[in-house]
Amino acid sequence: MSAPPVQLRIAREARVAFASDLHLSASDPDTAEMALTALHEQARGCAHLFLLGDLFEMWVGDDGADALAQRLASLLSALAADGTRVWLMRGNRDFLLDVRSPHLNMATFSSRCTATLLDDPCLIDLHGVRTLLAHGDAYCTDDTVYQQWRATCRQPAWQQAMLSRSLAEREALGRQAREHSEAGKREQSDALMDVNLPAVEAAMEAAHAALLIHGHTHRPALHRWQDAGGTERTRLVLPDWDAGAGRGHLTLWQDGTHLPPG
Ligand SMILES: [Mn+2]
Repeated sequence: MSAPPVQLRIAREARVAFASDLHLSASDPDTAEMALTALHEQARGCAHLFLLGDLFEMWVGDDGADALAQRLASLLSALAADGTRVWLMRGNRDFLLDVRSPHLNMATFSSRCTATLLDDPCLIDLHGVRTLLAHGDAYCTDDTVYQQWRATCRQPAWQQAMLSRSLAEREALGRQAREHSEAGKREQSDALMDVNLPAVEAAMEAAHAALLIHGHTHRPALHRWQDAGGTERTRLVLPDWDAGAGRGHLTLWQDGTHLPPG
């Protein structure tokens, strides 16, 4: 199979920041402050900032942007004005981000952030390394119930039917789905919630990628291994943000390697 094209080449001298799973929500102002402050202070001066999904705890359409979302948009626009290219990816919480509908007569959220929406996954050249960027939920293939839901809620017809509902209706449905998902999580085994290694290796092999950077699992780690074919693989899992638990940081990449947090 021929490998997909590289969408972006990032020169070695360019400093790059990655984050995911900010889960911004008015109900957790401490985490929001922590995440927005880190973006403001640490992404400044970076050539690129990648936010790899679940920026928001819930996203029911671009017309549902609250004060926190407006703050993020202003902050990212300010970074962009200072020369940082900002890239957004959808996660499993904000899968309706940037989805257009005749019912939403407004600029997309990423354009309000002066950002560019990336496909999930997408392939970049990061300081000379073919790197796959993803939210990560697509590789959790052991959770078949979730994968069915994922396939459904990404269908254009499903999304358009959803966006034709009123904002209040969508918010109520979103809250129900959140409660359902939290209840489901408590019943599921730990392994089911992590990525499936063969699924990861298949995606990396198809993209000829040596490095995969993703979030979603809330299991920050740097995994290095050799696959069955002897190919060296690296997988960097970004942390989620939770001020109460003291978790969350921006991952900075410089001179071909990532810097320790802090
Ligand atoms: Mn997620």
